[in-house]
Amino acid sequence: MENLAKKVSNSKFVVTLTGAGVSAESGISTFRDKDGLWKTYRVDELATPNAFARNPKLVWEWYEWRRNIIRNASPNPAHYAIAKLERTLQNFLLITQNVDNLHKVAGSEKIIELHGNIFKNKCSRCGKIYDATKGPVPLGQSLENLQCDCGGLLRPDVVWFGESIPHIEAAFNASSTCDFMLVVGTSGTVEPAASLPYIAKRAGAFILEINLNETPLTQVADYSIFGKAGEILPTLVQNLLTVQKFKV
Ligand code: BV8
Ligand code: ZN
Repeated sequence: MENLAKKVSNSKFVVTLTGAGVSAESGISTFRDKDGLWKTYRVDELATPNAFARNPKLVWEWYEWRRNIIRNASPNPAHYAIAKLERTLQNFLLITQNVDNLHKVAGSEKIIELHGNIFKNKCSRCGKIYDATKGPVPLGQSLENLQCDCGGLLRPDVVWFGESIPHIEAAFNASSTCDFMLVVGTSGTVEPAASLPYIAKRAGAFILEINLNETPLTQVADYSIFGKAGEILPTLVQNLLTVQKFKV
């Protein structure tokens, strides 16, 4: 771990890519683990524009159910360790696939939320964003036809399957210019996020994977540490702080 910490410390630009596994120890279900969300729900019934057009009430109920779980969750040591990394390193960027807002609650600021944020609603017509931290807004309307001031239908401000990723160019650019990429808690199955480690690798970056299990990314990683992100990341950051202290 000390050698990895030295490598991080000597890197010019560290990018961290996270997936649902980084929030697992906060009690938030992942998607593809044995008790994951996609085992209980069909993605095409819930996380696509057609699903919303077909049955907005069902989709809203699913998102409100997830929002209530997340409202009662807190960041875990993995989130705090990543926020600490950002404060410790000169040049750092977090790219997350998660929509649960926990990285921001833990203090991460240099962050790209590739798949949006579950605590925002967006107008399907004019794109106006509403803060949904406290509940579906505007309050008092029935869930299935939450309307914007312009009369357009509101939807959760997350990226559904088949939808383009608003900040993907910035994510591609960071991945192709970093010299160290930390990939934490992702199954590496959803594109285009899953391509980011390959882009970084091609650009010569050192790829460190932290995951409970092997993933398709394990073969491209320079090093993989198998275990819980909430245990491994604080140890890595602790080692980094020690290395930084004695750095001349
Ligand atoms: C697009 C937001 C084009 C919503 C999400 C066929 C082949 C290849 C690609 C495709 C294909 N058919 C369609 C596609 C494209 C599709 C895609 O990739 N599908 C896959 C599933 C086959 N992608 C898209 O549609 C994307 N858009 O391509 O648009 C386009 C371009 C221009 C113009 C128009 C269109 C949009 C993708 C975004 C979808 N939205 N979420 C919501 O959350 O409600 S995706 C969803 O999956 C989440 O965001 C999640 O983050 C993401 C990835 O999953 P993971 O984060 O990796 O989570 P997972 O459960 O899979 O894994 C958890 C991991 O953690 C595991 O490895 C586990 O071992 C580990 N773990 C668990 N506990 C711990 C741990 N690790 C460490 N510590 C622990 N404690
Ligand atoms: Zn509107």
